[in-house]
Amino acid sequence: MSKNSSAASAGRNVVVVGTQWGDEGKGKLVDWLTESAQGVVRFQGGHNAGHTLVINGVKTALHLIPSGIMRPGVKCYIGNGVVLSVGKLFEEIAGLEKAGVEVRSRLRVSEGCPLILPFHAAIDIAREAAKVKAGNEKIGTTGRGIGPAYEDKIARRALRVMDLKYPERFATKLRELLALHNHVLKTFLHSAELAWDEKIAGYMKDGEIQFDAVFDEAMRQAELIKPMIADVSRELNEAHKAGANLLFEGAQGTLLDIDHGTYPFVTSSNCVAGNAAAGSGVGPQMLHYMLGITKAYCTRVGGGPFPTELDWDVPGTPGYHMSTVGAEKGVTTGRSRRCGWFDAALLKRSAQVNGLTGLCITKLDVLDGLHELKLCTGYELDGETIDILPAGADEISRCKPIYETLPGWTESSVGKTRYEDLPVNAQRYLDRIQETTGVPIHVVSTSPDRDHTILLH
Ligand code: 2SA
Ligand code: MG
Repeated sequence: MSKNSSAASAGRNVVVVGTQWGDEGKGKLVDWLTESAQGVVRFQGGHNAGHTLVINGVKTALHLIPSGIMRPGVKCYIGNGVVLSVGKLFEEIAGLEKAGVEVRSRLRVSEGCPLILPFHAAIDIAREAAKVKAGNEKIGTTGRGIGPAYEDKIARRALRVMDLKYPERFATKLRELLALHNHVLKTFLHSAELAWDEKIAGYMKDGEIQFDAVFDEAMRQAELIKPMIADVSRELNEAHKAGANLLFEGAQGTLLDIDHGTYPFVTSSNCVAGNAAAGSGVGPQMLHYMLGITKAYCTRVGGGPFPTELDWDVPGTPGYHMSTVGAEKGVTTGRSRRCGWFDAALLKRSAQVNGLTGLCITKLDVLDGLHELKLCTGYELDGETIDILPAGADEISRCKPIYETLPGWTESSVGKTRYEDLPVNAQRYLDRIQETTGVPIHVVSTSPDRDHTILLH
């Protein structure tokens, strides 16, 4: 990995993915790499993502717009694989414009994106509440309507960005959708024993989602988004031919991938590197370097198995240290993230399903001051020893981690920009991560700041 030479030389495209359960620090790395890129592309997920950037001490949280927007002149693309809430997009644009960032002339939105409409979030929340009411474990979704919007896409009934250009077509499809979703929503609300009016005020009356309210708002938004609607696939292919460096910015993480994650405790899209192609309309030959963003420990927000999880809310414990020093709170929902030791057996799975070229280790500084560190190299599962994370939540929840113990360090690693300036035991810890995961470390991040980054290759 080199920002200015090999990996990012003309026409070299990098895919940035999270290798754990999201929140690995992808936003910072995409922003940092964008110094030598001309275009940044989101290819999956929606406004469930939360990417935090700190530039000159100022914090910015992005949910939908690619992190490249913070670099003047860089083009940003929202690919067809993203589920799009136009309302949330314009809220984010307004926030960025207030901070002096020019967005509209630099953002291109695929006409193929399925739309997230207000009732999708309502269904998402009501379904989770119904699960709890029935005594089942909820997924712990972000409540942004991601799952229901992808369900419509897969069922071939979604309204897409391109439909916004044709009011009559939009109206016909919306009527069809509402006929179904009014029924679905009512069922979940009933099971959850919820009265809903206040949550989706303006859209629901007499127990029905109101066609007029949804339609009128969508048509107002259509006028705003029209100038940004584009054939993103074509634009990316043309930019590539012209020698541009493109960055594909993954959201969430590999273990939240709909196929390869801890199913069913996953998000509803493919988060792996291969989906950068399908989710943006380019061929796989245009993906050259897969950078796996990896936290120096593990976190997870929402439900589902987590083999190396620690007690993260008990003061004085390593888990509490990670949670507090690492400020482990969801950027989108503010939920506390669960914390645990680094899991090399999980990383092996990630390396395999993403075809990782190199790792970027983030938040190493959070571990400063811990007396010793544990690193999971495999599990015991039903009396057998295995060295890679198995598939499926049930199997994973039966995995007992096998740990090796490494000495911690008391010196600070915050803000270091050279590998040799890191505490010696921090270097040993990184070496061990490389050995046990089988993937070389190419970048280390030592604080959220853009400049606090060590480049190794
Ligand atoms: P959803 O809403 O259907 O995608 O939720 C399904 C699961 O995916 C998890 N998920 C996430 N995990 C980590 N970070 C995410 N983004 C935000 C952040 C989350 C937040 O950056 O902090 O603020 O809570 C993200 N988005 C989805 C989710 O927790 C479910 O486990
Ligand atoms: Mg995040």
